[in-house]
Amino acid sequence: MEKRIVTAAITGAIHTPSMSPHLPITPKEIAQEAVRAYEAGAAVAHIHMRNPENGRPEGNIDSFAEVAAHIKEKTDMIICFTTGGALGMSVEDRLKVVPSFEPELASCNSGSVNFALFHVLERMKEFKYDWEKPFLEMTEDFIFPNTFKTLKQYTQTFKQYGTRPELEVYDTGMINNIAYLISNGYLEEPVYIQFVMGILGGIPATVDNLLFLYNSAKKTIGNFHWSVCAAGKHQIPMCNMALLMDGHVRVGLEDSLYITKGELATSNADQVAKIIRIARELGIDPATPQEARRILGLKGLEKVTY
Ligand code: KMH
Ligand code: ZN
Repeated sequence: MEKRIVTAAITGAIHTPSMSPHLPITPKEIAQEAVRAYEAGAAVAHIHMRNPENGRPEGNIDSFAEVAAHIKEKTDMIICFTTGGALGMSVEDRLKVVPSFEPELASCNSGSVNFALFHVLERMKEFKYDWEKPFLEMTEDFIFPNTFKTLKQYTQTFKQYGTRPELEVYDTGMINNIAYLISNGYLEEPVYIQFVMGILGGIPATVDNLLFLYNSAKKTIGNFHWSVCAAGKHQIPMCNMALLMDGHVRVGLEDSLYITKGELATSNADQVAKIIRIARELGIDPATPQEARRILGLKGLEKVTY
């Protein structure tokens, strides 16, 4: 059986600083968290940036450069740059990481979706920064835009720079979008899909739904690589399910701030170590970054520009 790729999604653009004191904010914290995740066994770091002063998600290219250089200096990890960026960033700005760094891998969101975070406000009483409440509130009326025009532009740019798309799928229809892009020459097979489950606006994180996504993709696309990530309390259960189904897994504070019920994770590395413990109990070994490159057919660290 092939080894499994463990991705750590280090900080994301969803959670806000008031939700956990352990959420990495500055470029230094984000880079150090990636290195810790690597030491715990992660092969891939999925990275977003935040404003170092107040933790607001943003897409500062200098911050990306600082983080990428630090990770490359300390590890041979694969960096999966976000092109989802931060809520409200323009489609053009979100894509800039690809020409700027010519990475091996970057996220490529496979369709538009209501990306809702406003419901978590019910559980929040205090806010560390003024931007947090309006940021979460505005998602009641927010569509995360990834139209066909955008998908064509993104996949062509990825091709131009030799960057493999990690195709985020938030709901079943997006599998159809990917099939269209394959049959029209925008994507090369086998594609790499990240099933993102449990976002309000997307498909709920259930066992039945993961089987349904997988079987739908099998029927529509055929041969593909895949991984799963799931929001909040669904993170570890869905990753368990993926391990049993021969899939890869993504953990990290982007998706869940917890290590177990009611207990915050103090580091991305806690979640990486946990899923690797479970994998090993099942007789499954984590892939090294080099093994992950081979599995996904990546161009190699020597061909990036960071
Ligand atoms: N920024 C979020 C709306 C990605 O990294 O490409 C979606 C996201 C996906 O985080
Ligand atoms: Zn992301």
